[in-house]
Amino acid sequence: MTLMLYYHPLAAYCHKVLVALYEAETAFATELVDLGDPVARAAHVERWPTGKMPLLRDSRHDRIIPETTIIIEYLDTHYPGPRPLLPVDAAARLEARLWDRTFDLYVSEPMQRIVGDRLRPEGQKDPAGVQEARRTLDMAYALVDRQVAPGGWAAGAQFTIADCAAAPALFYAAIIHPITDHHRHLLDYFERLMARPSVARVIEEARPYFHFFPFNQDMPARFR
Ligand SMILES: N[C@@H](CCC(=O)N[C@@H](CS)C(=O)NCC(=O)O)C(=O)O
Repeated sequence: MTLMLYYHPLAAYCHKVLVALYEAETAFATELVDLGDPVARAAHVERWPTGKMPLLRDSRHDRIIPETTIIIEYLDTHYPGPRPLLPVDAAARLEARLWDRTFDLYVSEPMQRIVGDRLRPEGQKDPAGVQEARRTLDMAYALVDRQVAPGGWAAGAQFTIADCAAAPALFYAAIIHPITDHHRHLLDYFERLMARPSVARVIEEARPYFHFFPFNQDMPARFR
C-alpha cells in the first residue's frame, strides 16, 4: 500500500487525519503505534523526532509527513478526493486554515492538557494549568458558537480541513468540559459533525478503545 498511517485509534489528532482520508475516499494502510511500549516509541521517534502521532508514510514519494495540518494539505495535493479539503479559492482557503489552527490550538491543545493532567501521578498535578485550559475552552466555545451561528461548516458551506480538526477536538473536549445550552449554535454544529459519515466511522472504529480514555465514565452513553 502506497500510504501508511502510523496512528492510535484513540488519539484525537489521528482522528483528524482519518476523517480527511475517509472524506477523500483515499486507500491507505495503518500501523498501530503503542507509545507506551519503549521499542515502539523508539521506532516512532526514529521516523520523526517529535514522537507525535499520526505520521503518514508515502512510499511513492519516499517520504514521511508529520503534523496533521501538513498531512491533510499533502493528501489534498497528491491524493485529492472528490472535493478538496482546502478550498481552491484563496480567501476560502485562508478561512479554512484559520479555523483548522483555531481548533488545534484552542480546543485540542487545552483538551490534551486536561487529559494529560488526569494521567499524572498524585503530587505532580497542575491544577492551575487545568484551570487555564478550561478558561481557554470557554473562550473557544464562545468563539466557535459565533462562527457556526449561520449553520453549515466551520469555514462556510463546504466541509474542510477545519471540520476535520473540529470533530475530534470537540468530541473529546465536550466530554471533559461539556458544551452547554448557552452555546446552542456550537451544539448544533457538534451534532452535524457527529452525523457526518466520515466522523461517525472514526468514532465507531475507536469505540473498542474508549475504555482506555481516562474520562471514559463521563462519555455520553451513545458513544460508549
Ligand atoms: N501538532 C501535532 C500534534 C499531534 C499530537 O499531539 N498527537 C498526540 C496524539 S493525539 C500524541 O502523539 N501524543 C503522544 C505524546 O505526546 O507523547 C499534529 O497536528 O500532528
